[in-house]
This record gives sequence, C-alpha cells and structure tokens, in this order.
Amino acid sequence: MSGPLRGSEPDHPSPDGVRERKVVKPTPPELMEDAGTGLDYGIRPDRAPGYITPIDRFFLRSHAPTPHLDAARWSLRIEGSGVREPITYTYADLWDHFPLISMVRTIECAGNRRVLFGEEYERKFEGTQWGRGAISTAEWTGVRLRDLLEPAGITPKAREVMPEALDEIQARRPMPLAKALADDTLLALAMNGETLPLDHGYPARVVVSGWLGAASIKWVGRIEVSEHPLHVPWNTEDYVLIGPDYPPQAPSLGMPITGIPVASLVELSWPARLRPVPQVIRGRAFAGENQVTAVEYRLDEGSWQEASLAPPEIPGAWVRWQFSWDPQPGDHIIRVRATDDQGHTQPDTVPWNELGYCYHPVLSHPIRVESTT
Ligand SMILES: Nc1nc2c(c(=O)[nH]1)N[C@H]1C(S)=C(S)[C@@H](COP(=O)(O)O)O[C@H]1N2
Ligand SMILES: [Mo]
Repeated sequence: MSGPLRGSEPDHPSPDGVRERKVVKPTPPELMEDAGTGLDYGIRPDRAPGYITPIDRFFLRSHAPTPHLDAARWSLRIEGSGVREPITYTYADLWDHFPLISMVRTIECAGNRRVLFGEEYERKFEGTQWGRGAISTAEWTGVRLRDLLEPAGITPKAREVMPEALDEIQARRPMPLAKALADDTLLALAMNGETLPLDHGYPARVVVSGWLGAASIKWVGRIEVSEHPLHVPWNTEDYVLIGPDYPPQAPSLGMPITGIPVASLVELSWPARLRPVPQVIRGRAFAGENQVTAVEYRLDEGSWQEASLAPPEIPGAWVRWQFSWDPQPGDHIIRVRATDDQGHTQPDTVPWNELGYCYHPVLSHPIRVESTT
C-alpha cells in the first residue's frame, strides 16, 4: 500500500484495533450531514453562514479514503497522444512559474437530492444517499489548466483532456479540450485562502466550473491529453443519465453529464419548524455554467412572486435569494423556482434516470408553523 507518494495511511486499523476515519477533517453533526458512508458529508442547509462555504463545513464526496500525499515528492505529469513533449511539474513549479488565479466557484455533486428523487418515484436509488447538502462554494486559487498544458505542445488534433487521481480508485474523467482551455478551468492549490485541505484534494485538484462535481478531480497526479475520445467508468457507467429519456451514446450506457442544471435550495431544515412571526426566508440557487437570473417563490397555493437576489452574482457560482414572510400557524408549503440566463426554469418534475442524478425540479418544502400559545 505504501507507494513513494504516500505518507501515513489513516484507514489502517490503529494499534487498539479501532478502525480510523476515512476522512481527515472533523465532521460534527452541528456542521455537516452524514450521508452514511464515512466518506460523504453534506452541508446543513439550515447552517450556511455567508456566501462562501467555510472549509470546516464544505461538503465532502470521496469514493475512497483521503490519501495523504507528500507535496515534496509529488509531481504532475502531462502526457498522451495530444501533446508533443510530455512534461512533469513539481509542486514548487506550480506555485513559482505560473500566474496564480483566484475564482469563486460552486461545486455540486450530480447526486445531490437523490433521496428526494427517490421519494418522488417511490423507489430507492443506489449511490450516496444525498439530501440537499452536496453543494458548496469556495474561492479557489491555482494555475489555469491551459497554462500547464500549453508548454507540453498541444497537437492540432488533440480533443480530450483527462485529469487522473492518485487515490485508491485512480479517479478520472475526461473533458473536451475547449473546456480544459477555458479561462476558469483551474488546477487549484488553495481553497478560501488556505492550502488545499487533504480531503479536498491536496496537493492539487481540478476545478471544472459549472460541471458536475465528479469532473473536479482531487489529488491529481497525471493529466492525459488525447487525440481520441476517452472512455472510463465515470463517463460510461457512472455519472451518465441512463433511462428511456436519455439515448445511450455508445460505449456509454447513457448521456454523460456535463453542466449542472438550474436548481434552488431553501436554507431551512426539511421539514422546517418556524415561529409565527415576520421573518426572512433565505436560500441559494445555482445553474452550473449558466447564470441564475431570477428566483420566484410560492406560498401554499398562492401565486408565484419574485424573490430578491443578493449580490454577489458570480458566473459559475450560486446566488443568494430571499423574501419576507409573516406565516400563520399551521402547515405550509414553500416552493421555489430559479431561472437561468439561457431561459431554463426549474421544471415541475424531471424524468427518471437509473442512477438518480441531476434531480432539479421545484420542490415542495414542508413547513410547520407553531401556534403562539
Ligand atoms: N480523486 C477523486 N476526485 C474526486 C472524487 C473522488 O472520489 N476522488 N469525487 C468527485 C465527486 S463525485 C465530487 S462531487 C467532488 C467533491 O469534491 P469535495 O469533496 O471537495 O466537495 O470531488 C470529485 N473529485
Ligand atoms: Mo459527485
């Protein structure tokens, strides 16, 4: 198990026989929602302070235990049929030889809201049992992928770029060359002004703006540039939409997911309990590569009304919204629907897909308002 890049392995049993945690950062229930795998923890929608998600509560989704990599011995190899001169960078090269870029971007897992998808269709999907917490926003600092690829000499026929991880599963997921060369595709070295935490990909992770979280490979050690389409588990059998509404794109079993569709989140627990006093209801909306332009809300069977959006409004990142409400005691439903700059509005329902991805319809948020007695 201990290759040259690995330090201590925290997932080995400790001397007293207790199996240690698979992730490093503390994940107390006051900060995070445990999705039950020991690897996956969501944000608590009712505990979202500020616009940026602090590292101590940024959602965590890993398929294998957090590897403990030593940056001093780590390197990044760029190779494949799509480059003329394979090249290797050290950790210091990344910090010292390239312009550092900072950008605020939201990452959302394609499986977010899977449990709610299952409730609508009265079935249980396999995969991580996510409620609404598999989404977070950080300020990422690092080097543009483009700046790292260009010195290797991208060939005229290059068409795909695939970051590959040093974790146990060698996670990898290709993207088209154009997405890899975009201004806001980054190899991140820092998060919210701090060195990238171990669990979030130290020493380096990709951030693919607006795409499903699985594209933002953590613990990157190699980037393949290819003149041919690349087929790996994460674009043939996982992270693809499989079902009658999604024609398979062989050899993929369905449609590989790219951009994340528009959706919204109410910053209340589910179901929520409120007091019968005037108050502000808050939330966030995210539209992947698109920008959220409007958020509407509907109380019980009332009409749709405009919520107000709060700055900042950053492309590729969520936007906060709010409205005022003076609720009467009893049971209520809050519905919220966001619209993006491409004219997509959250639908009332979305077709079923086998793995329960991209569930983004208008949700009926159950609210109980206490009586004042
Ligand atoms: N190497 C590696 N990268 C990975 C994963 C993983 O399991 N291994 N999970 C992916 C998935 S599915 C998501 S949603 C995001 C989650 O990023 P986070 O844990 O920093 O929130 O990382 C992606 N990158
Ligand atoms: Mo994910």
